[in-house]
Amino acid sequence: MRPGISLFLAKGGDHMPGIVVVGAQWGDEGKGKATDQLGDRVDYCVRYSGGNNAGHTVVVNGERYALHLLPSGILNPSCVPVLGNGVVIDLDVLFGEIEALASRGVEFQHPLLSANAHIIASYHQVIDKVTERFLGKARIGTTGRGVGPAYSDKVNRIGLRIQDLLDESILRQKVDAALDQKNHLLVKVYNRRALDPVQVADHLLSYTERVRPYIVDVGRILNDALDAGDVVLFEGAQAHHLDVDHGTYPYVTSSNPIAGGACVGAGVGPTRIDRVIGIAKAYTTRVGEGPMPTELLDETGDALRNAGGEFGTTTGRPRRCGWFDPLVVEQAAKINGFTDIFLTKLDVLTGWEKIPVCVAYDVDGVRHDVLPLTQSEFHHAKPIYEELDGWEDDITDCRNFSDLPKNTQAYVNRLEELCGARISGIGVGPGREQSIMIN
Ligand code: 2SA
Ligand code: GDP
Ligand code: MG
Repeated sequence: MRPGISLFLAKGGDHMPGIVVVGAQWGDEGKGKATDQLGDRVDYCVRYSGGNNAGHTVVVNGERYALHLLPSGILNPSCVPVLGNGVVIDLDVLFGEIEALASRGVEFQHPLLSANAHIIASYHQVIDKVTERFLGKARIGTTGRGVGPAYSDKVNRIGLRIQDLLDESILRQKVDAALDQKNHLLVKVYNRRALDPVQVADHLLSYTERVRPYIVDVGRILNDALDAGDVVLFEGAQAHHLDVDHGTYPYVTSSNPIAGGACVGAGVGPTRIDRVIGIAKAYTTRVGEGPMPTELLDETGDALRNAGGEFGTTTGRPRRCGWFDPLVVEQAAKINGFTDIFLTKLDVLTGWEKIPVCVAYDVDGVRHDVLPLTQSEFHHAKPIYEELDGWEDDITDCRNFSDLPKNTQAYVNRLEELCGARISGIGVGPGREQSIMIN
C-alpha cells in the first residue's frame, strides 16, 4: 500500500516529490487549508492556473487569511511562492496581497513570477462584467475579475504578458491593438464608454520596477528544484468540474485546474508529478450557474450553508449546497489520477441523524453509476441516495481516525469506496491543526 500524505512528507523521507493539489468538485473544498497543511516541508508552492477569481482560506492560530492570487504556501516562511505561466495576474491584486500580508506581520519569501504569465488589465474586468449582464439568464455566474476575457485574449494571441512590462513600446502597441478591438465592442455592442489605451498602459507600466525583480524562468527553476530533491507543491485553483475541458462546460472557468494543468501552467513534465491529492468536501457546494445534481433548494441546503459558512471567499456569494456526490469525485479521481483524497469539512456534518449519499443518477428513467456522457444528460440527472447513519459527537478535537465516532468512520470508509481513491487526510475544522492524517 502507498504511504499516506504525512508519511510521504516526513522530514528526511527518501523521496521528495512533486505534488499537485486539485479540487475534486466545484471549488472551495478547502484547498488552501490542505495546501497549508502539507506545510513546512514544502519548498515551493506554485499556482498554475486561474487568477484572483480563487479564494483560498487558511486559518493559522485563529487568524484567517484569504488568498486570491498568491499561493497558500506563502504562509509558511520557508516556502517560495510561485505564479506559473498558466496564471493570469492582476497587478493591483498581486501587490495589494503582498502589502496586506506584510502589514499583518507575516514573514514570507518573495514571490517568483513567470515571464510568460498573462496580465489581467482593467478592460478585461469591464468586459467580464458587461458580458455577464448582457447574457442575463444565460450568464455563467463569473466572479467578475476579468479572468475569462484575459484567457480569451491569450488564446486569441492578443494578450499582455508579464514580460511585456519590461518593454514599454511593445506593451503600448499591444494595449493599443487590444483596445482597438475592445472599444469597438464596448461602444457599439454594449453601449459603454471607450477606454483610453494611454491610461491603461500607464497604469500597467507603473508596476514595471516593482515587478522586475520577481520575474524568472519558472519552469527552469522548478525543474532544477525537483532535481535537487526539493518538494514542489502545485496548488490548483477552482476545481476539476470547473475545468474548461473536463468540467460542466460552458459553466466553467477559462483555464485547466486539473492536475495535468500543472504541467502546462508551470512548465514541468508529467514525469515530475509524484502525487495528486484531490481535495473533496464531505458534502457538495457550487457557486455560479450550471448543473449540480445533489443541490438542496430547501431548508436542508440552508442548514448546510450556515453550518459550513458557505459564502464565496472572493465575492461573498452564497454557495449552493447539497449532499456528497461520489460520481462527481470519482470522475475527478480518474481524470486527475488521484493518489489520495483529503476529505474536508467532515465536522460540518455533525448532528444529522441520517446523511444521504448519492450512489447513482436517474437520467430520464435510466440509471447511471458514473457521470453521464453528455451535458444535457447531466442537466437531467436526479440523484439516487443511500442513507448513512449520522453522529452527534463533536469531532473537531479528533486527531486520529480511531478517535472518530464509529458512524463517522463508516461514512468516510463508504465515501472512499464510492470515490475509488484512498482518503489519506480529513479536515475536522478550519484551523491548521484541525486535521487527521492517515498513514
Ligand atoms: P470565472 O470568474 O470566469 O472564473 O467564473 C467562471 C466559473 O468559475 C467559478 N469560480 C469559482 N467557483 C468557486 N470558487 C471560486 N473562487 C471564489 C471562492 C468564488 C467566490 O473561493 O469562494 O468568491 O464567489 C471560483 N472562481 C471561479 C464561477 O463561480 C463560475 O461558475
Ligand atoms: P478553497 O478555495 O478550496 O481553498 O476553499 P475556500 O477557502 O474558498 O473555502 C473553504 C472554507 O472552509 C474556508 O473558510 C476554510 O477555512 C474552511 N475549511 C477548510 N477545511 C475545513 C474543515 O475541515 N472544517 C471546517 N469547518 N472548515 C474548513
Ligand atoms: Mg475558494
